[in-house]
Amino acid sequence: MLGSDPRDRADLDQGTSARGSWQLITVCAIGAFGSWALREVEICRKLGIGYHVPFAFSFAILAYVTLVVIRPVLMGAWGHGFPYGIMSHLDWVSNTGYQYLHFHYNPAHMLGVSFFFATCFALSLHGSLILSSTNPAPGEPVKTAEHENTFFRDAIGYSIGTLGIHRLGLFLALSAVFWSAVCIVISGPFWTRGWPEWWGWWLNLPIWR
Ligand code: 07D
Ligand code: U10
Repeated sequence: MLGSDPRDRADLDQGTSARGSWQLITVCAIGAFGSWALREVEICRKLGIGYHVPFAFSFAILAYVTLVVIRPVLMGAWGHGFPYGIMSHLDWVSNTGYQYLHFHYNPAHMLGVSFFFATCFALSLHGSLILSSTNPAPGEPVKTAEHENTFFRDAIGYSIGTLGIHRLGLFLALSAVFWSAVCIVISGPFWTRGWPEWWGWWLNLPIWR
């Protein structure tokens, strides 16, 4: 009888036309991101510059592929990938997080979050420093890197330098995405209990006895 099977419920049924669309979208998305990265490589070659931009973008692709291919394959079902809806993907993050009781205790999530915050901090320092010296009040002369170095040497006793801040920014941002990918791929395939329990190694150290 129609309706006796919970899968027949109208609010759960996506209709025949939707079947396999998640997989189709995933294949198309990976194809689009991959060809976008290769187009960046072509532009870098044309300009004779390094491959830093496609290298950085490949980390974002890695994080996406980890979420929708690597982890679902390791878990044994495509249903472990996140859904492509605005609200539904938020529900997925919440549900997946609480499956491990408290996702803030995931050590790799800690590193990912800390690197994201450090990235924002570094970019706000860099953006404000550049604007402060190159976009002065009307009538004021534009300042140089000497002023930029001097500001931080004066304020905190150290300047990382004009090239250095960009190396730092790339390092912080790539680390954020790398540890994000690690935090989700270890949740399930390599750690099935609550993340707070992972910290038992700390309580079990022999130094407390
Ligand atoms: C995945 C983006 C790839 C993008 C690509 C390109 C287009 C085209 C076109 C612009 C990696 C796309 C391009 C579409 C656009 C034009 C023209 C980047 C990716 C290829 N969390 N959490 C993260 C925080 C909690 C949980 C990551 C903070 C709770 C789960 C990041 C908090 C619980 C997962 C992060 C917090 C929980 C995450 C996401 C605070 C829920 C993941 C960033 C303050 C109860 C996800 C790899 C990312 C992850 C993830 C931050 C809280 C669960 C570190 C700050 C405690 C299940 N969280 N979280 O991944 O790691 O960037 O994915 O509370 O799966 Mg978390
Ligand atoms: C600008 C500029 C410009 C310049 C400039 C500048 C802006 C024009 C002219 C100015 C810029 C600067 C001066 C630089 C500013 C600096 C920054 C913005 C910050 C940079 C930050 C970093 C380089 C590092 C960030 C690091 C992060 C985010 C992560 C760090 C990691 C941790 C703290 C670890 C956290 C621990 C976790 C999550 C647990 C994880 C667990 C494990 C990994 C497993 C193993 C665990 C252990 C090994 C722990 C065991 C612990 C033990 C044994 C401890 C015992 C404890 C005791 C207490 C004894 O525009 O140009 O030029 O100059």
